[in-house]
Amino acid sequence: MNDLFENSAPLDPPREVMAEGAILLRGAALPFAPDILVALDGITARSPFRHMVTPGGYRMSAAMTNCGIAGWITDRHGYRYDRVDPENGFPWPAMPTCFLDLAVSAAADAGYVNFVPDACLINRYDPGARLSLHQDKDEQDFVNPIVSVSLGLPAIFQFGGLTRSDPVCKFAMRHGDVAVWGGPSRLNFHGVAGVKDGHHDMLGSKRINLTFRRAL
Ligand code: MD3
Ligand code: FE
Repeated sequence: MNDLFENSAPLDPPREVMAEGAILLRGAALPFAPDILVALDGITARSPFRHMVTPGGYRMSAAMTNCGIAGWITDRHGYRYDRVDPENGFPWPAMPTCFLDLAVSAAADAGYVNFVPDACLINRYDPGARLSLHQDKDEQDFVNPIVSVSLGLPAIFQFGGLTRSDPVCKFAMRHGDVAVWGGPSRLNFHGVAGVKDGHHDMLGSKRINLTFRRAL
């Protein structure tokens, strides 16, 4: 058996099936990363990262902003999508072409050929930030998948079932990894464990996650 074979599949397969309808494309965002980081600076110059507050009054540890037609927000009144950034009263920055191209091609790769996102939530995790177990259910329908892009520091993704008490699987998400969640797993509970301190060559000591959705 040659070295080339032993070093590739199945030890570090480029594509992992996490659950029915949920596919992990290792490294799929790597060619897009430099363009994404430049575009991200343009977005945050207009709609800076901020720590939103949940309806229960908790400040989220991940800092967030959005691009696209619709942006996900939370405040004391609830979770929802809005076309306007509540911090400045203007529409969210447009979705950059490199964001859209990556999301559309990853979804198609995973078998979702008609996916065109109208919303991109951008999460910034500084060391210690986390996202507790939840479902994504603020979208108009659950027919479309969700595409998630991980950049910078690694994180442990917790992927559960349709009820909060279902057991969770853990997946290490690293810089450049793209996950597509759809079909039977679209409403599964999921979360992100506390991001460990570290240094990434392109992003420094933070993790950025782009979550693409069809919201409206
Ligand atoms: C599993 N963000 O913002 S999406 C979120 O790393 C969120 O910041 C994650 O969860 C993060 O809501 C990345 C991960 C995800 C999204 C949708 C799912 C996992 C999912 C739907 C079903 C199952
Ligand atoms: Fe989520």
